[in-house]
Amino acid sequence: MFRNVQVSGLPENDSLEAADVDEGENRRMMMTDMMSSMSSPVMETMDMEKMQACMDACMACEQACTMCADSSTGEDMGRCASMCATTADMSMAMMRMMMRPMGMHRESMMAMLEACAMMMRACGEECTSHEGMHDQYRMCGNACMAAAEACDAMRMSMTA
Ligand SMILES: [Cu+2]
Repeated sequence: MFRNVQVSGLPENDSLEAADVDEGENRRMMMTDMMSSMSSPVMETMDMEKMQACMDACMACEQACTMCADSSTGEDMGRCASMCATTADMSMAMMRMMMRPMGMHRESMMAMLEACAMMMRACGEECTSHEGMHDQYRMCGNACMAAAEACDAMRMSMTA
């Protein structure tokens, strides 16, 4: 069932049609245009490309973790489900923080990016350890690791 669900931005997703890619590209351009049109002194110091990539990765991670947590109801899977639920919540909060540059607080933004990457890695490792059980755990683990890297890249770009 998970296999047929398309998660935007998931790595190694070979089921994306060309039309879906175009749509994703349009959405990305709209977001970037909108953000660039907003005048905030903070925005000028931000790496917009990395921020957009981080938002996409957080969104994909949030979707994958929500679905993964929902289906991890079997015995012994409580820890995985709980970690996925927390990672989904953190990913969503992270993405929404990046959509509010006008009130961006640099220090908390960087602390949050670091905390997110830490949680995403822990969750990714937990999910990946169950990859033999079902494809969903591999896919969720990949989304978590990709988002952790995007959060790291975003945070590094802010230290400059
Ligand atoms: Cu998971």
